Amino acid sequence: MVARNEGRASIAGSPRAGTDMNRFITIEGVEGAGKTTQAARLADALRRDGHDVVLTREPGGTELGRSLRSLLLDESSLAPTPQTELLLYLADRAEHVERLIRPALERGAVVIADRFSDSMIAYQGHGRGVAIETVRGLDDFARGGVEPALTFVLDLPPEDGLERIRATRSGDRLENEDIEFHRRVRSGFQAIAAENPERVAVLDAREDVSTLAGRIADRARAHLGSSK
Ligand code: ATM
Repeated sequence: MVARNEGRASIAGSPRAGTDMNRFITIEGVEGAGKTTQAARLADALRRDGHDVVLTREPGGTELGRSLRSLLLDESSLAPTPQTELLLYLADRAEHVERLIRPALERGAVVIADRFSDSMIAYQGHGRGVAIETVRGLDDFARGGVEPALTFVLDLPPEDGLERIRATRSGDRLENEDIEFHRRVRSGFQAIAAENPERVAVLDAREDVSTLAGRIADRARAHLGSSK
C-alpha cells in the first residue's frame, strides 16, 4: 500500500527527494544497432569501477513487462492499433519505473536501460505518426518524473541494422515493418538528439564493438564523475 501511495505522489509532481536522476543512463537506436551488447559492456565497465549497476530494458524490465513484451513483439497476429500499442508500452514503462528504476536510483545504483522514452517518441511518434505532443504527455504520466540524464543513440542506416538481425534470426513484429517505417524511426532519434544536445550522444553503430564500448564507457564515466 505504501509503495502505491508513493508512486502516486511521484506521478502527480516532481520525483521524490533521494532519486538521483544523474545515475539513469539509456541506450537507444534502431534495430540491429547493437544496443544490447553495448548496454552489457557498459554495465560491466561501471561494475569494475565499483558502481552498483542495474541493467534493464524496455519493454520487459519487470514480470508484467515481460508478458507485455511478448504481446507486443511475438504475437504478430494481434497487430494492435497505434493507440493500443502506445498504451501497452506505457503500461510497461509505468510498471518499470515504479517497481525497478526508481527504487534502484533511490538506493544509489546506476541504472542502464536498453530503450526508454526516446524509443516511444521515435517509434510511436515519428514511426507510427501518433502526435508527438500526445506521446510526450502520456509518457510524462507514465514516467512520474523519472528521466535519463545521459542517453546514447547508436545510429546506423536501418538497412544495415535489419540485415544484421536477419543474418542471425527471423525478425519480430516491428522488425518486419517496411523500410520507410525504420527510416522515420531513425530520423526521430536524430531529431531527439538535435533537441537535447546536453543529454544525448549520437554514436556511429558501424564502429567496431570494442571501440564503441570504449567511447560509451569514457563518456559515462565523465558524466558520473562530474555528477557525484
Ligand atoms: P528491442 O528489440 O531493442 O528490445 O526493442 C523491442 C521493440 O520495442 C523495438 N522494435 N522492434 N522490434 C522498438 C519497440 N519499442 C517501441 O516501439 N516503443 C517504446 O516505447 C519502446 C520502449 C520500445
